[in-house]
Amino acid sequence: MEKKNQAMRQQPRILVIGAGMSGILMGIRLIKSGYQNVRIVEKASSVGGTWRDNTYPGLHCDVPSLSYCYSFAPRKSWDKRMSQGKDIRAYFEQISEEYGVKELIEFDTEVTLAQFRDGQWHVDTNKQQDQVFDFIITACGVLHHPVIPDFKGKDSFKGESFHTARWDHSVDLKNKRVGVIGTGSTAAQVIKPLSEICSKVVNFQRTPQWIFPFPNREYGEFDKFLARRFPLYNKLVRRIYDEAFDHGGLGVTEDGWQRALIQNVVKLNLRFSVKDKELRKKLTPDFEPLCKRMVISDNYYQALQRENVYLEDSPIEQIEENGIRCKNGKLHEFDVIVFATGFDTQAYMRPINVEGLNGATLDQAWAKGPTAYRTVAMPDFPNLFMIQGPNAPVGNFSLISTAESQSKYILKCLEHYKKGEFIYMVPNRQATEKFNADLVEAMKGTVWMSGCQSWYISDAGVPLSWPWGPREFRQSMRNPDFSEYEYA
Ligand code: NA7
Repeated sequence: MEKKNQAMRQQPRILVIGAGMSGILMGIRLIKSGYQNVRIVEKASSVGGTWRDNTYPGLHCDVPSLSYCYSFAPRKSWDKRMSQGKDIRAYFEQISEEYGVKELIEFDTEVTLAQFRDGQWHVDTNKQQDQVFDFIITACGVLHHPVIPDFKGKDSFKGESFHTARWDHSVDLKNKRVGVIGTGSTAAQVIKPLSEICSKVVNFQRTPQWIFPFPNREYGEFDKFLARRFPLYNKLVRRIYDEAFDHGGLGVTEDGWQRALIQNVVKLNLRFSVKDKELRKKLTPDFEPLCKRMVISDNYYQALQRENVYLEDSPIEQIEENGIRCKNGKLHEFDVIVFATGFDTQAYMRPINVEGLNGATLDQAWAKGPTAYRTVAMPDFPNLFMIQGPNAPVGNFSLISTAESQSKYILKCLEHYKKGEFIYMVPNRQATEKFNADLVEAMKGTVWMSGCQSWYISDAGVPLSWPWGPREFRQSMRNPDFSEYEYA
């Protein structure tokens, strides 16, 4: 019996939920560390997460390609400085096969319930009831649940309509009149390609955005040759980008030269990219640059100035059968309406029903908005870890770098379990409360609190990101403090 327990302890049953960037990464790390009882479930039919769900025209990453890949699996050649969505999806497909993760994935399998009973997790999926695991690792993504606001008359529209994350490729947009609602990162990418094929594009702006003009240049043959021939060149360029992100990233958390530099660049960008004074006025935000997530684009302003594109800043009154009517009384008639209206960023692993110790539910735990212990765990939910959980850095950073740090943290916890004599570990309440109190205090100095509405802000009014620098985040993940956990 003792021997069997030892064997089971060495090979805990681990469930990873999600096969996007984070789930694939966790799978690779678990395989490499010799874990054999690993199952990965994915509710869709293929890997890729956000890069599978989003297929809208113009989709690309706003982190440079050389940084937006796993540190252990650099891709030798990308077509653009910031890759197109389809190339990133292909990368994850390829990596999941190459590292043997794909064969662990059960596709079309959706977890509906996870209950912690008798020291283990009991999990129901749409296919099977009551499967038992020692650990659950959620890798469900941050921008996963598209939101279409409840506009008055939304269902009365006679044309086609869809959210950008559910692009309907069966709709031919050539020479069509298209309305795009929203001015976030997605809208900024989609307006240019639409303006090139549609007869008319109206972009509905509720809030203007600051735009950082990072040129997304094509990589020519020479760049590709360098990248293929000299891996060190790739490494060096990646290092430069990583350092730039580490330093530039401080612009959101500290009021220093980085913030001043970025803020001046975006203001100059608006000044010099938009000639028409009226349009420039419409496009000028009344909040500090970086307060909302920075939109990165080298073509949005240019596209807005095309003859067939119009920026409407009168609020939307209602959707009617022929189009969208604004508060100024004007009706814009459309064949197609595209909702670039963002995501529910507070859902995390929901709608899964998660029940922890003594019947504690996720809904209770997060009644005032999602919180966590150091972004990866929660009191009352033993042996459950999250990748990209509440307050994981989500600024203009590479989420891959975040996931790499968190997955290593989780591996350290698993190692601790293998060596320890406990059934489960759960972060203690005091440590979690202290972490969150420190976090709220640190938020006060961030630009996110400088007075704007954004998807960063939780229902509790606290930004869902990490208020310290990227180095502090990596440091916090590198050295788990096991004294801040309780054990049974
Ligand atoms: P975002 O950044 O959440 O943008 C959503 C946009 O939709 C934003 O401009 C919103 O205006 C607008 N919106 C949302 N609801 C409404 C209503 N009711 N009326 C008018 N306009 C509305 O989502 P994205 O998809 O662009 O980007 C998400 C992330 O994906 C991005 O940050 C990258 O990480 C990748 P608001 O600014 O709230 O006034």
